Amino acid sequence: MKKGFIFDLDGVIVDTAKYHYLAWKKLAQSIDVHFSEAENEQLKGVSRVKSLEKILEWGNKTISESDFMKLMALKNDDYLGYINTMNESEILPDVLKVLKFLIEKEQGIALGSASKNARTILKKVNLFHHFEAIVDGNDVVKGKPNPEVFLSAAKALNINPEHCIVFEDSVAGIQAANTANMISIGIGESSVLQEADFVFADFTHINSQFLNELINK
Ligand code: B16
Ligand code: MG
Repeated sequence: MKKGFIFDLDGVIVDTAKYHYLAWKKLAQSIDVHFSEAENEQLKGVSRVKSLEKILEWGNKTISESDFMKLMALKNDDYLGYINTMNESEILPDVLKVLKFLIEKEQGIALGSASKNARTILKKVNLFHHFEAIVDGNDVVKGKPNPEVFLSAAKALNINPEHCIVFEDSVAGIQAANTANMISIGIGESSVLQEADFVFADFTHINSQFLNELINK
């Protein structure tokens, strides 16, 4: 049966969290806010607007709307500098192997990401052409944990949500997949991704038997 396999981007296909961290850190420093790697963890899967709101909240800062827009643009320019250096070598281990296996089995493949830079990143790492549907931060109004991004991806694939499987590294993303009535597969630590139906440290732990079971369920 044709199932819909929906991939998150940051933390699932590539590790762009390290670039987000460097860019947010530089920005936080410029406005005298301390920003740690642990706090960066809390920004995973969170939109750019919400991320800046959180950083300002942590630093107890209030700024005008125009300054807010300027800071967001500055952060993104810096982030894009890092993205520009990316190539295929940054695809996380066995992601391509799993993608190719699912494509060979004629499954629906979609991207469901909060990032407004998702299309640029997919092109940089040469994966764009593998996706039948792409839904990213430009296409949704409500961010994860709202299920909008995954429901839109299912719709674009023309597959019922209950026949979709989501790969996600963030708690908010797992909650979004569960609310969408999809099978949620956490990529990361099981202690963090407790709400997921299944958790794997990375794609090297996902074998073809498991994928076949999902397809034939
Ligand atoms: P951008 P994902 C998310 O991507 C990131 O996890 C999150 O840290 C970031 O703030 C968000 O994208 C927005 O990214 O600034 O590029 O629009 O994990 O949903 O693929
Ligand atoms: Mg992610």
